[in-house]
Amino acid sequence: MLKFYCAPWSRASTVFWLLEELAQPYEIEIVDIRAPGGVPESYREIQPNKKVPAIEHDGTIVTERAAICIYLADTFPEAGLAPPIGDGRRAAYLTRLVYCDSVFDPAVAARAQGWQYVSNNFSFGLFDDMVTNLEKLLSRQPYAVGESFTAADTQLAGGINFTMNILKVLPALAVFKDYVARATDRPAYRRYAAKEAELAQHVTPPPFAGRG
Ligand SMILES: N[C@@H](CCC(=O)N[C@@H](CS)C(=O)NCC(=O)O)C(=O)O
Repeated sequence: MLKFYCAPWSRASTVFWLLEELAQPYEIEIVDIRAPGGVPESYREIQPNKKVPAIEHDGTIVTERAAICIYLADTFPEAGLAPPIGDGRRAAYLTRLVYCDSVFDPAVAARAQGWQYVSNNFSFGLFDDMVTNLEKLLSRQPYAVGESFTAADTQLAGGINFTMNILKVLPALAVFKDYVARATDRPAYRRYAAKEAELAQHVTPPPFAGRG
């Protein structure tokens, strides 16, 4: 049994997309993270910081997006979304998938909050370095790990899409627009987006609802 704890239009969205790519049956448990009363304390049993996403797979709970994606893509290898151990692309795959949470997300958040800092103050470094790194990467190859779509792309393209088109913090570079268009032109992405839009009608909307 695979259960997905999520909130529509949140950091759970990229995992939602990945679940559709995997084509495995899963149950959805909505956590209304924006409800006036907040997330119930009982949810700490699943996610200690009361955040989404989380998954429960045959009684095992996994939290943190990077860990969830690595776990899911390895657990269901038939989807072909994770270069296996021993594959020459594995190192790049792990590096880029983890980069989304360890560098990309906090660097964008710091920029959105207007923080002033030097690179060494924070493990994620400077926003401009992150943008240059991704611009270079996606200028030389169509996907995060080369020629084929992997679970690193649900994280990277999902993150770029949201922060460029909704938050409007990431610069709308042609290379980013092309990458998002390429990565989201997939039946699994369309299934995920339709399911998420439906679920969004049943929860407290995010502050950015309607933007874009
Ligand atoms: N480090 C977590 C962060 C997830 C996260 O920030 N989730 C936000 C939604 S965008 C959340 O659940 N916020 C609810 C809260 O903090 O109460 C991960 O990557 O899985």
